[in-house]
Amino acid sequence: MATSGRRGAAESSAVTHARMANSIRALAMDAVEQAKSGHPGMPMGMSDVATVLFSRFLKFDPADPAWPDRDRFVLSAGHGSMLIYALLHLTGYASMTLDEIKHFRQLGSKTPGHPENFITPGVETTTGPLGQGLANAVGMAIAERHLAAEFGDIVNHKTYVIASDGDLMEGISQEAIALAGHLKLNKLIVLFDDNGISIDGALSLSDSVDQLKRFEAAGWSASRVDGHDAEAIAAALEKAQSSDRPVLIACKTQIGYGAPTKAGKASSHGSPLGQEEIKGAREALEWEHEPFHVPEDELAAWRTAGQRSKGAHADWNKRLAALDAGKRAEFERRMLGRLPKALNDAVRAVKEQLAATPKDIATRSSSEFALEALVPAVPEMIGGSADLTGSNNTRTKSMKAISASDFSGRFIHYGVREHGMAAAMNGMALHGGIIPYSGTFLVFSDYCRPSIRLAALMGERVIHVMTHDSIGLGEDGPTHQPVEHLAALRAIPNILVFRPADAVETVECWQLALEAKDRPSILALTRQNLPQLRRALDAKNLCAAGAYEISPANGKAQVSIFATGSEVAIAVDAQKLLAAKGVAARVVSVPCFELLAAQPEAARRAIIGNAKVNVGVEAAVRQGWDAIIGSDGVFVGMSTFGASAPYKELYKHFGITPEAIAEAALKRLG
Ligand SMILES: Cc1ncc(C[n+]2csc(CCOP(=O)(O)OP(=O)(O)O)c2C)c(N)n1
Ligand SMILES: [Mg+2]
Repeated sequence: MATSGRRGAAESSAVTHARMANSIRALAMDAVEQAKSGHPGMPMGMSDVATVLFSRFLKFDPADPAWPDRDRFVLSAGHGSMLIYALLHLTGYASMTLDEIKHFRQLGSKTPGHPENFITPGVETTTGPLGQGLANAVGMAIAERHLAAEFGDIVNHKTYVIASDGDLMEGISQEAIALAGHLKLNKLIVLFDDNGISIDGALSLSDSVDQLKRFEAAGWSASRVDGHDAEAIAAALEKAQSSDRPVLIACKTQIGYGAPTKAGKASSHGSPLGQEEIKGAREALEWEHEPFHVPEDELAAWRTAGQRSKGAHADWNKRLAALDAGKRAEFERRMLGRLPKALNDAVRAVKEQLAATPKDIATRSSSEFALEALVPAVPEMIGGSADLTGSNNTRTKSMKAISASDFSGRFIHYGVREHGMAAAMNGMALHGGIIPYSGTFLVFSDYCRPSIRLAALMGERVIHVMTHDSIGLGEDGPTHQPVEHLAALRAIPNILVFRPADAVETVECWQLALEAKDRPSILALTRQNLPQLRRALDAKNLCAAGAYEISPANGKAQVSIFATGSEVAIAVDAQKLLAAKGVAARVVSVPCFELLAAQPEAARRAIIGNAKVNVGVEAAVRQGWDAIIGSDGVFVGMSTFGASAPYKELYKHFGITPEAIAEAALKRLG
């Protein structure tokens, strides 16, 4: 039995726990039936667990879904979206009307097939791709600890997750669980829908992991309860409140609980139950109401549950008001995601230093140089690396690492966990108050891709520093040399892929990435040294247009050479070779395709120009380049995987040289 006063709503009204839980079940069955698609099984199975959580434990305020100190609730098993929609409606989120529930899965509704944080107030993160929500929650829990270390008791909340068998089978869950256990994220509580069923049937078809042992091995506290016994669930949650480590509560449930023939079976997972089955379920659950009708008493009990944290919210407001004015303003600035004024000064200072003392260094080192100024100026930046700190150059000299005993640091050693890292970064950005950036090799963007895609979909500001961005990394060979990755990343909507050509472009691209509030950015950076091409001091951010003429033609250009990153310097050398042959060429640096594409048509045309021959140069595949050079443009780049050798030899071997560019241009000029 729960011992504390956590039984407010359920006890203070005549409405039993079972009737509150059945309100969820009925809404889930009815909404899926009406939509003729959706997943009734999971919401019906987890109704008891969710009812206990929302009516006795979760700290939330339906009147203010963005309250910074609310507990975060992540429905990692996003297919069970009707569970959260029903909860939002029942607890009184104004935007989640009954009408929205009736329009489940319809265009323009607040009830899309899977929960979308950018559509539905009260939804913390977009879920559906299994495992992601759980890994986001790890980032949210890290964000909470870090901000609490800086701002004190105005940040003090839990992160709850509902995760399914599928969430725990996905590989990303292992990365997330290991990181959470290592950091002893004791305010992270996972409620596992332990129903032994997935789409293909019994879990025993494909899985025999002892999840309790698995979590315990990673440093979690783990227990199992009957997921239909409200008091057992409450007792486990009560115990979790004071845990010294993250908590897994495996809740033994029956999928589709209440359905007469489909309960406990995969057939209740992902399709409407059908009229007959719903009729039987209504009888079994003693819920003799019309579809979508929640009787007044039940609704009132739920609305009371929705008011439970009013007092906590009011107390929090007082604590915020009592904060030192400067600290309060800083907290509010960060939570709103507004950049500090110091950013522009820091960028300017870096540019002045580079103009005074040019640096012919790798762009990964230029990035470190920029970060030395940006990190102190933008305190919400939290850096990291997936075990490649010395290669990605993401840790500045003053940065302290975050650890289980001290979360005040600003650098995270994510370990060799690219996917978990990218998903945790999303969680930190979603939490608010943090701009996460981190590092790995560009080739391993594939290991982060599902989370990068979700960051783009959600419109989250996360910044991925991806170094060793081409065959220019040399001897490590084709497993480590990206060729298709730039194109693959550029294919994702709502993303910025930056490939700066030198130290000045690198700081400009950093500035643009930080300013891109509603989308993720990739900074593709070199291992090899590059000359600083931009020697003069430009107050303006030339990279902001996505492309600009970095080296004009002497006279009317017959050839336009477009290049990115390390290939811009090669293009400038080709320009000289062409000039020696009497051919005027201009070189356009293209640090960001997406920003170029977003230019007004006339500006874009002016940048592209009208030379007779367009040449594109990038040590990567051609895909995507036709938008700049045209389908009749000449492309100098890669069409195969790379090879293992010193990088200068590789550039010769693959024909990405000034000579090859000049020759190709001359040939096309005829
Ligand atoms: C990464 C990913 N792979 C596959 C799917 C498709 N899918 C949705 S739910 C599910 C598994 C269902 O089993 P479980 O997670 O146990 O949920 P339950 O049926 O118990 O609700 C799958 C494979 C998905 N959503 N995400
Ligand atoms: Mg399952």
